[in-house]
Amino acid sequence: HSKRQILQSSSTIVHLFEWRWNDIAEECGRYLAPNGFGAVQISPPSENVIVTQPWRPWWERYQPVSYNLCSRSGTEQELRDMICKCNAVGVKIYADVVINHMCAPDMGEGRRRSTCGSFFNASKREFPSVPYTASHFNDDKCPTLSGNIETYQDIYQVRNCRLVGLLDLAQDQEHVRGRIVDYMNRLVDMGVAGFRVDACKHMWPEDLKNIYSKLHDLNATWFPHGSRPLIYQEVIDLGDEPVKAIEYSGLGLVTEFKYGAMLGSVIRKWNQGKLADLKTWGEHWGLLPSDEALVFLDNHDNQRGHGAGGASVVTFREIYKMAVAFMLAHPYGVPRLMSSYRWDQRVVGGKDQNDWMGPPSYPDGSTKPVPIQPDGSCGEGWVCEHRWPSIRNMVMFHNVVDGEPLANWWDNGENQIAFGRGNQGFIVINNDDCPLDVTLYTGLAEGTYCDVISGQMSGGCCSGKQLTVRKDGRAHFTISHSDPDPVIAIHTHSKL
Ligand code: LAG
Ligand code: CA
Repeated sequence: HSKRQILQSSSTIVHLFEWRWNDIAEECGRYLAPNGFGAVQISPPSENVIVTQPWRPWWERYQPVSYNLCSRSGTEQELRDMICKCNAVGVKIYADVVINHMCAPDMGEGRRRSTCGSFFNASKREFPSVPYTASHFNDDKCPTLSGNIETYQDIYQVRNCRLVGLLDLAQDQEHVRGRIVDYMNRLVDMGVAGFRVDACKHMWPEDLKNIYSKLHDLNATWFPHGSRPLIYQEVIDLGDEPVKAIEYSGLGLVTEFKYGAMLGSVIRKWNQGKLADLKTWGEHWGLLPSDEALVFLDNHDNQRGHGAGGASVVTFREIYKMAVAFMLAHPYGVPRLMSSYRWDQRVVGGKDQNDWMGPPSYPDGSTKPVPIQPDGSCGEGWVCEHRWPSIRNMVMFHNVVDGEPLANWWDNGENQIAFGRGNQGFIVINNDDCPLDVTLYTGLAEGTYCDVISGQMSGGCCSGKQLTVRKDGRAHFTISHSDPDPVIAIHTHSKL
């Protein structure tokens, strides 16, 4: 593979949660493209309600009041400029679209409580900028007295009642479908490459199918003629409810929530889990077929106890790098990385009282820019997991081994594992409480390779550990269990 081919095969998505469009535009050119990232998931671009109680929570963006394109991330012009700059360097934009619902009915009325100043009246269910009126909501179809989803065991409640009280749109109506399609097509025409569709479990698959079928082809300025939007649908299916992910997998990719929950549990060694069990990782574990799954360790919800996935998911706070290394080395699914901001947790009775806290912002509520420090990390509370060196280098590993089968699996029966991808890359992980010291067949050509976890190649030199693959394809690996990064990864483009 040439360097160009490697960058073209890049598929890794990074969710730049709550970033401003201007910062994303810069990040595409200065960092994401040169490091082989494939795409950015942006926070919802639609106009939302301004919540002040609590103060400007991140979740206000999941309460739209119109499909005008201005939010805390920026204006429509800034959005357009970002899409253009990212496409120009080959980084795709996937927009998070909130189309199941509008805001909650108690969010008031007027122009002052919306991010673009559009008028709405929540209690009357009037959103004239779309426009939607009371008749465009599902209330008549919802079987509960409260109007809210009361149990997830009833598919009619899940689809036709209000999710956490949010006004539930009737996607079976032509008018509603038309407004949603117009919104999504405006984004497609601007150059987005696809969508993360919010709350798909709460919409009927046939309605979504109808909506997707009316989407334009991608903008031919940047994409081959006839390219279709990539759609990944947020469906939380951990196996215990009647709505199933497979109802949606014919329509696009589906978020595989079992992935992070189960992998987190194995890496934490909960319930006698051990890395050696991962030999059969994938469909054997009850996960979706690999080509239908969008995979991730944590997302913006479950990293703070919202949504689903539970306590086992790993986040930037702990054991994240090892889990990311496994995810990006393994062939299963299309991977998405989380890029977070920091907030102070205050857990009382198992619940984080600060789970609502919005991004780093000024007193007026506007979001702070993401400053880049001399060492490449981010300041002002932005975590930027995607800039952690070993994570960045594993994104390139993922590209180099693209299309290669899992090969040469080894484990010690416990928490030491190794595997390759064809003859292009090899990874060794030690999650045991004792040293790893073993000689393994790697499948790689003879030579000296640079470990991309402890360092990387730059200017022909290796700043990390060096590994020698002998003529017979074998190499000797040692990894101390007290190493903060107990992983070694080498690939054909980290060869000295
Ligand atoms: C999603 N996927 O299906 C998003 O990933 C998730 O972040 C969204 O919930 C949810 N669906 C609706 O789009 C988030 C927060 C909720 C928040 C909601 C609306 O996790 O906590 O609800 O966005 O802003 C908030 C309050 C609730 C309240 C509700 C209505 O937390 O207590 O009932 O607003 O006022
Ligand atoms: Ca619904």
